[in-house]
Amino acid sequence: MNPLDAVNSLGHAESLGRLEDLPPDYVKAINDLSVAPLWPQLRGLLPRDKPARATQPFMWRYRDIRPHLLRAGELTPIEKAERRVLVLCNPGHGLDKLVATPTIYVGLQLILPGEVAPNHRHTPTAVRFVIEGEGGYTTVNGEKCPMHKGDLILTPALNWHEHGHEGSGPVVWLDALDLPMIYAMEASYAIEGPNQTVRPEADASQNKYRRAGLLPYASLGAALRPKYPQIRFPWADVREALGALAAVTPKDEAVQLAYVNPETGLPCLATLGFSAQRLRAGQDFSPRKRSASSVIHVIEGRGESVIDGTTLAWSEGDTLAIPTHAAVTHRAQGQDAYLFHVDDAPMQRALGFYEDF
Ligand code: 1HN
Repeated sequence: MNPLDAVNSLGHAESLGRLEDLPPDYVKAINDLSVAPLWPQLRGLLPRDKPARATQPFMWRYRDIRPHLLRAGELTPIEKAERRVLVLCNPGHGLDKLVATPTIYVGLQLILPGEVAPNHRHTPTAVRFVIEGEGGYTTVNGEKCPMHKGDLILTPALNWHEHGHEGSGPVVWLDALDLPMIYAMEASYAIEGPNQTVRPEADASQNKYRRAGLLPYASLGAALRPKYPQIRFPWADVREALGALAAVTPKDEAVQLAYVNPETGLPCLATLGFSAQRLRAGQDFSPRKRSASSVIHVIEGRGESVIDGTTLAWSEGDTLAIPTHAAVTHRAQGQDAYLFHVDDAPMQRALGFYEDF
């Protein structure tokens, strides 16, 4: 039998026809009509059993990047940047695509005292996760959110947002966006607007959704639910809740809390998911493989992660990229560590193919 005709046990061809197998005049004739044959590309588009991944297991070290971020503050005034950001580019995708994983954009943003990053809104959804500094704030649809280290602040699709800094010293946060997907959809654009009028009440995390399990009573009968009732998730609360959860969680299970919409219990945003994990010191933690890609940011502590055989030693402020379907083991060294996870699981679930195994 011609080896090219070999079939596997399911009766499927071992190898499909190549472009070179076709007469050049045929290929030219269809190409001239802007048409191409599928079969030479089919296995590339749909590899057997596991997706092809360009994304590399990778780590961006905060202490290496920080001096360059501060230098950007000297080199480029905020007026010339609007958002003064250094983007974490996964080397598997190069420097042009601006992606940490295929679906997740991550940048480190610096704002200096007195600066304002002007108001706009756009189709991509963003979140901020504060790394250092005091006095920063983000205003989202008129709700002024203070930014303390470890706070998560949402700026959902098409919501107005602007940033400022009323303190001293640099403020740095991590931006995570679903931009790669929205850009691929040719749907990414921004609208600029005048500075927002801040509503006088404090952020809803402090007055409406202060404790899990308690909602403003009127919301039970509300005909219209706010799509994004809670915009800010203060780290002090999340850290305390992780402590309580750790006390009742078996040693081999994850101590991990998802950031959800308090009115629905669903992930707080439609595309990207967020969670915080307390990683117990001195023991390996190997979560199941997941079809989702993710980014992990080290809030506190140090340790190492083995991702598809690549060992990455991390400490506070570092950020890691985890490809889809990766085999992962984390270990915290010394003290318990705290990790912030961003993943594309909500999008994969909505599309009907999220798996862990
Ligand atoms: C954006 O609006 C911000 O508002 C940060 O701070 C980073 C990256 C791409 C597109 C929009 C911000 C962004 C962004």
